[in-house]
Amino acid sequence: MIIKTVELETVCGITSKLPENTKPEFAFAGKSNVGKSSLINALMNRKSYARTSSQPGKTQTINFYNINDALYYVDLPGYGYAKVAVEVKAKWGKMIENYLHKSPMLKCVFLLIDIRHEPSANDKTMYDWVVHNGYQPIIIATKLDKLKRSQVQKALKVVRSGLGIGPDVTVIPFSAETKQGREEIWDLIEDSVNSLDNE
Ligand SMILES: Nc1nc2c(ncn2[C@@H]2O[C@H](COP(=O)(O)OP(=O)(O)OP(=O)(O)O)[C@@H](O)[C@H]2O)c(=O)[nH]1
Ligand SMILES: [Mg+2]
Repeated sequence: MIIKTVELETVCGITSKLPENTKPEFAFAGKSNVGKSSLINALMNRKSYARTSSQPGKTQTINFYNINDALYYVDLPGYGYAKVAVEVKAKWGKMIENYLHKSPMLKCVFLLIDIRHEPSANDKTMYDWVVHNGYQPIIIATKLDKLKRSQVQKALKVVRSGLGIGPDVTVIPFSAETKQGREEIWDLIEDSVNSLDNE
């Protein structure tokens, strides 16, 4: 995908109204620190336009990035961040649920899982929420560069079995460091946008 323009167009907090966008939206979900904002930067060809941090809980809003005036990347707040108060967690949960439920332009949800770890109960809940809302999540196994090549296949099996998904579900290994996997993700997004244009 050729990135011509990127703009952080809308930032939604807990009480904000969701934007009524008219271009397709692609959302990125996953636990705090899994690499959502880093992936979005890679998909925008920008080093640090989306704020990232080694401290979990960096993105606490729903951020809509307008790409080429043609589509949006939607950076969702991370879940599972232990240091956040229970009430705040519940509000973020509601915010994400509300977004998934009420976004007519949402075309695809990418669920990010750290390739080094077995999916958590929260990851499974998120997967189920996405499915419940009528989307088949595409799994991105992040931080691929942290594993030796010989460890990758086994780790991908753990991700699959942890989420309880079959061979029909797409899992894309990705590294924000090497950008491995980026073309595949761009291709999925472009195919989805093109199929909409042909409707
Ligand atoms: N080695 C390596 N580090 C990564 C990769 N992706 C992200 N990181 C690091 O992981 C940390 C968290 O990345 P973020 O992109 O901020 O994670 P996030 O999912 O947006 O986190 P929240 O906003 O807190 O939900 C940062 O220190 C990143 O540099 C990757 O592919 N490889
Ligand atoms: Mg983030």
